[in-house]
Amino acid sequence: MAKTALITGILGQDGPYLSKLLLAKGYKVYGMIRRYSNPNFETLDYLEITDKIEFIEGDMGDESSLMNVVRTVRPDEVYNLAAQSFVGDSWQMAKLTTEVNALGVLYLLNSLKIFSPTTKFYQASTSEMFGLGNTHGYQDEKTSFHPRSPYGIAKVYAHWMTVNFRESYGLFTASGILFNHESPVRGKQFVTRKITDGAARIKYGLAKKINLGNLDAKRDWGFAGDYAEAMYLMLQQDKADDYVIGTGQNHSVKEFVELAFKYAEIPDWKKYIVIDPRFKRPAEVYELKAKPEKALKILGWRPKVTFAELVKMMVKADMKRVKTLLV
Ligand code: NAP
Ligand code: F7E
Repeated sequence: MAKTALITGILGQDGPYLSKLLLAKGYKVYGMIRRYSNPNFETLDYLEITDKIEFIEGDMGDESSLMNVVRTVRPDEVYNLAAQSFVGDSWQMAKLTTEVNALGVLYLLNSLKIFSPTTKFYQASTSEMFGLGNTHGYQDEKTSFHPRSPYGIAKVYAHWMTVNFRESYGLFTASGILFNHESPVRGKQFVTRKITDGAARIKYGLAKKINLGNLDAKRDWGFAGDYAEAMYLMLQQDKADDYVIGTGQNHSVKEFVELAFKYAEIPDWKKYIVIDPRFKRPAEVYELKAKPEKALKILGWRPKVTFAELVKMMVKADMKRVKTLLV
């Protein structure tokens, strides 16, 4: 019989890449979505898989809805990708971010414990949990957490709750500590997509500038498709564990801008970038760089798409899309 997977947050960036991978492996994929008057399937449509998913309504802020989803589906695997995932907004929406990203995970774990205790569970943890924490300039599974945003703090709670359900009740609960990963379906608020979308608009005369915050921040950026593979591999192990997933290299926002403008063939990027204090954060995470040795050794996972290939892929996709807006 086909394996079943339930993905929360399926309409975001990672959900579609993970769904595509699981569908190719023969899984039946259930996608949990919130109640919408008008759901937006754009990211699933981009990968041409919308009609292959069975949707079920549930909300991370509503425990009874999660109990209902788990009791109805009783999947082999749950991938919890749902979150208020934009760090920048988490100061303004600290309560909502905590309810969805922290308490929502507790509700989901409780639902599994009660209705489907043999289900394997993946929690979307994040390098934001490290914040200022580092070990000689990189972060791995042993690095201490020093989160800098309500988003990071809520994710630390969810991470430890995931570990605790493993240790307390013997549930198979894995936590993937993923560093930034991007793609052509990345939300346009995030800096990479903001830059590639902006560069494409400038190229075709639909915009004149891009307003950005801290150009010196450094991130370890990888491709979302590669990271979906890591999520899957974590749930195929005999033992649940936590893994850092990243490329091991980092680049500044400024480097990302330079390369994006190069691929968009726009000379002199400095003419188009406006430093805007509205996009600076009350507390910044200056630099993140993964040391993904454990994942390499135990999961056999390694990233395939390089930083330059990622920027090129995103610029190309946005140029193609923006061009269609002109006619
Ligand atoms: P994303 O594009 O923001 O997608 C998040 C999804 O969560 C959206 O589809 C959203 O639904 C859904 N969601 C939000 N609140 C919800 C609620 N109350 N109930 C049910 N669903 C809700 O995020 P992503 O980039 O795919 O990331 C996936 C997960 O990995 C997130 O948990 C994120 O925090 C984590 N993560 C991401 C990265 C990264 O670099 N991308 C790195 C580390 C960890 P709507 O479509 O209705 O808004
Ligand atoms: O910011 C700087 C900003 O919003 C990256 C989420 O997926 O990855 C993501 O969080 C950096 C920061 O991603 C702008 O200050 C400068 O230093 O693209 P971002 P993030 O905050 O790293 C982690 C791993 C997650 O878990 C999150 O869910 O870029 N930056 N200027 C800017 N950032 C934005 N958004 N907009 C700017 O104008």
